[in-house]
Amino acid sequence: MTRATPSTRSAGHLLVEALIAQGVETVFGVPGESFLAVLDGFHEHRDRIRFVTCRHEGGAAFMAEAQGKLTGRPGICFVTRGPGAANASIGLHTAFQDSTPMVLFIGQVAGDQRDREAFQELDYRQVFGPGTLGFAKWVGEVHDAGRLPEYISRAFHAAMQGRPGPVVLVLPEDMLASLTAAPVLPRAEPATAWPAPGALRDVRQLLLSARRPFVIAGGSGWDGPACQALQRFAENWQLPVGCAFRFQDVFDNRHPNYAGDIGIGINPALAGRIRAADLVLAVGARLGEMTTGGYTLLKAPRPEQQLIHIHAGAEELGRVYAADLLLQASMQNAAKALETLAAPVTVPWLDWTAAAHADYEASHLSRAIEPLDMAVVVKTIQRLAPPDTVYTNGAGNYAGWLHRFVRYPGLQHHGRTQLAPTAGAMGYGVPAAVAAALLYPQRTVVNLAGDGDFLMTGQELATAIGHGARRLISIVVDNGTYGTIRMHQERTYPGRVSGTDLCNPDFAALARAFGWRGEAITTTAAFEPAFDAALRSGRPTLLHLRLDPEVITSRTTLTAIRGTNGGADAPSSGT
Ligand SMILES: Cc1ncc(C[n+]2csc(CCOP(=O)(O)OP(=O)(O)O)c2C)c(N)n1
Repeated sequence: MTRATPSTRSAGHLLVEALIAQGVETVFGVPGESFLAVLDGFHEHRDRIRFVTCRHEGGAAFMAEAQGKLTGRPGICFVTRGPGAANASIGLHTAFQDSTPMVLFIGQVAGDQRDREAFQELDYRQVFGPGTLGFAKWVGEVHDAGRLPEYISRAFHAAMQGRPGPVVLVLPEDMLASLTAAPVLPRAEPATAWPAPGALRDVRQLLLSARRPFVIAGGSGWDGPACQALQRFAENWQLPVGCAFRFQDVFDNRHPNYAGDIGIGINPALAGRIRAADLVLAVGARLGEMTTGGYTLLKAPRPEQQLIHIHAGAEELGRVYAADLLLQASMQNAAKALETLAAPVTVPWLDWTAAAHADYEASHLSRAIEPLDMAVVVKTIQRLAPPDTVYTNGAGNYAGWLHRFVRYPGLQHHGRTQLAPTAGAMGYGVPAAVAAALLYPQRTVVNLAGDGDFLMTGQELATAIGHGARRLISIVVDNGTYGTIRMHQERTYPGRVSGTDLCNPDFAALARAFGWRGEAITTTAAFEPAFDAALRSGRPTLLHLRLDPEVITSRTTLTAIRGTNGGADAPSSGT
């Protein structure tokens, strides 16, 4: 077969063609003079791909990360050298910790200026390289325009394969301006691992010998069919399933086998149940600090429970825990395989599973709080919002209200409905919501933000308006303090408030200045009509909830924490 040879064009144009070949329709970024040739490529192909101009590279990188979470394909971000790359680093770190596929393109000084500490020059292999264990899986720098397609194909494969994550491609300015006739490469599809048949037989044997098994599902790489298969596996074996920290939409929260989420502010009954389990089957979850209660629910390195760990990345298996069985497989392949495991006619843990779900249901009960009750607020949001609503949050104790009271449907129903940083990055929720609203204009997006959290990336309200977002509601939970840190302070240094008080703007007026609707709320009764009006308006709306700092978490008060110097059920962290 003869292939048509493309005519000569700049590498900047070739790069945009290559993104289109990868199926990319939207990219996020902040422009820089270092990648003008790429911007010109976006102009050339503007009918097929859009460049969403953001107001800060941190916001742009968060948006790309959210795109990766929503689509399962790499989210794309463009930033300029030094300052732009430094600003974007929070999004890279989030993508790394959250195992989200993403490609960050960074403009670079021209080749003939290299190594002189030229204007804004950085060595990105040093700054973000895999050796930093937390920014990028791989950093490539492209010096030859003819090889740009190879680098892009590798970047897409690397971002999606094994444990997904972020990749950085560095683009010297002169390389981008040079001419090339190189053809683009086909769309990258990730290669996946299957669990070996022998290992599956071992999973079955361990299940058959268990009395109190527990499934922890989470991590990235799930899709609708995989979540459906996981649910059938849980049904076949009548297993209780908990979702790992901020992966709450992997298993349908309305299902009778659902036991709750395992993260910050965990339901104490659920924590006790995991400790009491005799077999934990972790599917896709990385078993990091947040999902293991600081490595106490499963004691590191040798848990008291038997442990089966299934993960897509070989490097995660045996990383902390000496498990009884390790399986490397993608979530699609793992779930399909688990679904085929023949279950016995009955299992001895039916009551155990029912009790796990009953504990979850009981955690939805809460004591009334005057004058503004966050539990009622979140329950009202979910009652009124469409079932496919995407919920986003950043970091802060306020997020606990969402985690505890939203019943996230499994991915098989509406795709991802939770965008939340397992990296605990403040400022994530607003840009993630903007990305979701732009990528899925028909869906409603609700962002819950703390007053500290919101102002880290609140400028992206302009991006939402500028790019035509409509069904977007941001709810700012304003307690006048960096509440999470205040909580830690009260536990460790009671009464000695330092560095945590906030001086806040009128958030509703601020939103209106950006062209959003904005309204302040001080009572529970006022919330429902305001939220209903926001839903009906079809315009981005900010609701500013004014709360007392006393309401410090969804489970305890400031006074209670101070009085008990910590309180037994005070969460260990609110990030
Ligand atoms: C980018 C970033 N900076 C700092 C922190 C540490 N941190 C975690 S939560 C928090 C306070 C959050 O305050 P707010 O948004 O007002 O929410 P609240 O805890 O009061 O509910 C801080 C400073 C972080 N997680 N991320």
